[in-house]
Amino acid sequence: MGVNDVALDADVIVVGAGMSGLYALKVLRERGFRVIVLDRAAGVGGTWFWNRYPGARCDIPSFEYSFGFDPELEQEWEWSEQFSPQPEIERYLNHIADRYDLRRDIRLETGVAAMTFDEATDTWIIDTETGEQLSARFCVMGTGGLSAPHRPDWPGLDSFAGEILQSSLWPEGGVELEGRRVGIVGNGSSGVQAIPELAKMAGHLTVFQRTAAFTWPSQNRPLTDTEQVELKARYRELRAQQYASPLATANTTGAVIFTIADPDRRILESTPDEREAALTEHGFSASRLWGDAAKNLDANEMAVELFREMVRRTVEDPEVADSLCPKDYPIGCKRPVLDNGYFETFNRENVTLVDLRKNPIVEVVPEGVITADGLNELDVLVFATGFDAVSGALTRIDLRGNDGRLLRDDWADGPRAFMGFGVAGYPNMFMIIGPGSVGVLATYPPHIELQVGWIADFLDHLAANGNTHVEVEPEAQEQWCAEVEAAAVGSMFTAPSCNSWYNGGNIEGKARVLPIYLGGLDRFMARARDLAANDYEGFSIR
Ligand code: NA7
Repeated sequence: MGVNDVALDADVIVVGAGMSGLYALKVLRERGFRVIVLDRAAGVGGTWFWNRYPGARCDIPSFEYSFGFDPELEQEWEWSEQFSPQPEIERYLNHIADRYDLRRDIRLETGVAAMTFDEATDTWIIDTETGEQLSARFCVMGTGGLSAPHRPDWPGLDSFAGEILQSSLWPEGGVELEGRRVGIVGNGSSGVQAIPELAKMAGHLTVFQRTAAFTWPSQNRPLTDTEQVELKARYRELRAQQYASPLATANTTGAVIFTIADPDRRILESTPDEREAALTEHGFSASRLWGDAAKNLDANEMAVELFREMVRRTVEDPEVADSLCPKDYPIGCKRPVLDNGYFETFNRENVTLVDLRKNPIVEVVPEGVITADGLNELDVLVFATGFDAVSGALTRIDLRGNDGRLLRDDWADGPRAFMGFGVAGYPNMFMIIGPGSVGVLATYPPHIELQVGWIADFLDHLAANGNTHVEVEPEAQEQWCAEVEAAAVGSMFTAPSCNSWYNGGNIEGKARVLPIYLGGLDRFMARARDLAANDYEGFSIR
């Protein structure tokens, strides 16, 4: 019967109705596959459905953080700001669901609890959280890199009498915060975006900080009509640039954000006057100008000192400023954060910083949070404490491959996969931007287009040949994991002082592995195309 076995519920079950799942559905349906998409959420959009906390916004320019598969869609859709706010991206993804008639194959409020591969029939059996069971020949995991929320297990948390919120599970209807005493934990992208907005809404805001953030002013602003016209006229050129670049970027804003401005400039050879001039001209961005800071820890520390100096010049209270200065990890180890008035927020009367390194958590009580120096009374406690990133959305499913093996166990020492597309021992399962791919380091929508296109071609190939079974060869996987490791040597992600969600260091007890290929998307996709041209080398097919 080949791929199209009508006794099964679908040819392909796609898990997740975010950007990956929506686009996979569109493409695979066009190729003639019967597809069902499952998602736990009550709406489509994935990340952009769940992360609706005040201030939530994308930190990639709108004209780059969007799909390029349909020039008509590109011309019709209006992006209003350089960096899109969450509601606009959620609207965009809903528009895509409607425009391409995707909803009829999407089952919402249907989380996946378990997936079991039946070796006798080459079939995946999916158990949903709603008690349904579905079968399909193939599964495509569009489960996202930052979708399994992480919340610290503080003693007494259940006793809190107020409201507990998570930035990544924010209620759809919003939350009334006016006049209330709000506490927030977490100073990554989510916390840094939320803090200035919560400070404006709350009666009082207490920020519980474990690690000071490197965050740069986003300089977000509305896009003018002229800019819209100009950028729309250049879309084909921009997309070509994105699809062929290491990070899937096209630098539409001209801002120095995630890369260093001048790779040849060396801070180790700079004079104090030059550094002062850089601070005067570039402010916080002075710390992103020098190429040697990306590779050398001494150079990096000098760039960090420029950053600290800007914090001290911005924050009025010297003790608060000192706590807000990053001290013990390099720039570039954690994902750079972009903000809208973050440091200035700590000059407000209604904002208090609790530095958890100096004043650690003791316990949560009904009235609030007790730290070493006493009770912080709260009505609302917000966790912006990040995610079990990259692998968490997969290991939280009871995902069983050959011989009943469990993915969670196989990945106990860190995720291992072949180019992010598949895992040895788990036949007929593809991942979109899985562990071992370029992952979160390339702009998602164009990156998703490339990956889904590759998977769709592979599925076409299998269908055309009547194959019912495809599996990663263990040797190919091991060799690829070694390449991923080699590509990371010397990067800031692997510096001993670096604890970040990139390398699992953000979660206690999680294996420290960097499951991200640092060689760039261009090289990665060239490699993927070579595999395909070589009869899908690295996969065994029957
Ligand atoms: P991040 O970047 O992982 O940030 C989480 C923050 O929460 C970070 O400041 C953590 O401090 C803090 N955290 C985590 N656990 C605790 C505990 N137990 N106590 C105190 N503080 C804690 O997640 P985000 O959601 O902000 O951003 C994720 C990505 O989304 C972002 O990088 C963009 O790509 C979009 P830590 O630094 O671990 O000490």
